[in-house]
Amino acid sequence: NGGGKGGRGALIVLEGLDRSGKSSQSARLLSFLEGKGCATEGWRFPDRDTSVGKMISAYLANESQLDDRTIHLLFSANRWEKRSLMESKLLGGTTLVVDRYSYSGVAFSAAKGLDIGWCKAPEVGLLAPDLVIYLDVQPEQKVAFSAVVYSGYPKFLMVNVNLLFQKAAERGGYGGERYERVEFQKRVAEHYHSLRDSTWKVVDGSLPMETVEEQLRELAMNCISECQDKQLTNLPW
Ligand code: Z5A
Ligand code: MG
Repeated sequence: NGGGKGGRGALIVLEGLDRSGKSSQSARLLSFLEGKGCATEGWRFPDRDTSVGKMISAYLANESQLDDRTIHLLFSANRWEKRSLMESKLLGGTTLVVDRYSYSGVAFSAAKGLDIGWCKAPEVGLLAPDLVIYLDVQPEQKVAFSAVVYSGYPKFLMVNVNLLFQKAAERGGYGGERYERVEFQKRVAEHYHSLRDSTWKVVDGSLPMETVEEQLRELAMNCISECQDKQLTNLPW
C-alpha cells in the first residue's frame, strides 16, 4: 500500500454538483496514486452495472418512472450491495477513490423535498469516508451571464464571457439527465452544505483542471498516510 506500513486503505470520496469535475478528477487521482505504487481502485455511485444500478440508470435516463422515495432507497441499496466488498478492499490495504457517495444520495433527494432525516436513515451503517473532497462550483452564475450574452451581444463577446465565467452549467453534457436544472442544483448545494463535517475539504472546482488535480493529490496523500492505523467507522448519521 501507499505508506508501506501494511495498514488499511483510505476511503476517499469526491462530491460536488453536476459537472463539477468529479469523474475527471477521480480518474486523474487514480492514475496518480497508481503511479505512486499505491494499491488503489476507482469506484463510482451509482454503480450502474448491478441489477439495482440498471434500474437507477433507466430512471436517470427518463426511461422509467419511480416514486421519489423508491429511487432514494434504490440509490442507497446500490451502496449497501457494495459495502462488504468495500470493507474488505479497505482492510486489505486498497485505497478507494469513490465518485459520489451517500452525500449525493441525501443532498439530491432532500432537494426534491424529502425530509432530510428520512433521507439519511438508510445510509446509517455504511462506511464513513476518511476524506470527502467537495468540488465547489456555482451553477447559477453562468446562467445570469448567458442571459445577457444571448440577448444581442456580438458573438466574440459571448466567447470571452464564457471563458471568464465558465461554470458547471456550460460544461460538456450538462442537462442530459434528470436533476441537471440550475434551480434544482442550487438546492442540492444547500443540502451539501448542511452535510459538511470534519472529513470534508472544499476545493474550488472552477480552477483549471491541473490546479484542482494538484490540490487533490496532496489531500489524498495526506489522508492515505494518516488513516493507515485508524479504524474504519460507519457514517455517524
Ligand atoms: N444521484 C442521486 O440522486 N443519488 C445518489 O445516491 C447518487 C447519485 C450516488 C447521476 O450521477 C445522477 O445521480 C446525479 C446525482 C444522482 N445527478 N444528475 N444528473 P453521475 O455521477 O452518473 O453523473 P455524471 O453523468 O457522471 O455527471 P457528473 O457526475 O455530474 O459530472 P462530473 O463527474 O462532476 O464532471 P466531469 O464529467 O468530470 O466533467 C464534466 C465536464 O466538465 C467535462 O467536459 C470536463 O472536461 C469539464 N471539466 C471538468 N473539470 C473542469 C475544470 N476544472 N475546468 C473546466 N472544465 C472542466
Ligand atoms: Mg461524473
